Amino acid sequence: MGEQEVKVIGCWGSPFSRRVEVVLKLKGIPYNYKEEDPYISKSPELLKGNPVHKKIPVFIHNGRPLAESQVIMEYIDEAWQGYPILPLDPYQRSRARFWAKFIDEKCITSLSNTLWATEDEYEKLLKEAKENLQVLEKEIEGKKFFGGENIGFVDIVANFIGFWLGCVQEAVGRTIFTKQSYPFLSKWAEEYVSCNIIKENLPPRDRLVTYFKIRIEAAKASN
Ligand SMILES: N[C@@H](CCC(=O)N[C@@H](CS)C(=O)NCC(=O)O)C(=O)O
Repeated sequence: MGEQEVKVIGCWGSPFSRRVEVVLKLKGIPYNYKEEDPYISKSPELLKGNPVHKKIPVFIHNGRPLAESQVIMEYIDEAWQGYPILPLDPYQRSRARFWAKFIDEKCITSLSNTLWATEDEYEKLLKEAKENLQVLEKEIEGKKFFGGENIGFVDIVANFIGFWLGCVQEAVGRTIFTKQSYPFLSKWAEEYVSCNIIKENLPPRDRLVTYFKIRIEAAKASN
């Protein structure tokens, strides 16, 4: 490929923009990075790049923007050669997309709902979040990473479970994911965060816990 202009608009504490950065790093693609906290303000460049959802990450390749982290990850994987993010086999590619969809739509959604739930809703939501984690626990049993021996699409999409979940649990003071309840998923998480490229691209833990605590207080104050 010739001269490439690659830019990411992201937020240091966002698992979604970190997904995009990890893919770029695994592929060895140089990029410019613009830090934005979308919960404070949204720049004209962010709104132009993602007018539908108005969220980070926004990925801009030679002036053309894309939004939604999974879509961006797939685009980078198709547009650049090198480290494969999705499996090459069509069936395995579709399986990876299936699990990534399950993680975003079921796991992260139910985990977030549970972590931020009011006391009244908590038990019901907790049950659902635990059932979803149990499904993943079964899927990862006997494997190092979701796609086998190397980090791929599903692992990167599951980064919230691998790192962020523990930080939010600590900030909120609620525990859903433990080693005892999910030994295989916990082993996967340890494996994932100890991989060099991943480790170098994780936000500092203490800073992240403090950031979530501040957001929790702000949410309480506005209620
Ligand atoms: N489905 C989106 C989620 C992105 C997302 O939730 N971004 C958050 C930051 S972590 C955001 O920009 N929120 C701003 C808002 O909701 O107004 C993706 O995968 O890219």
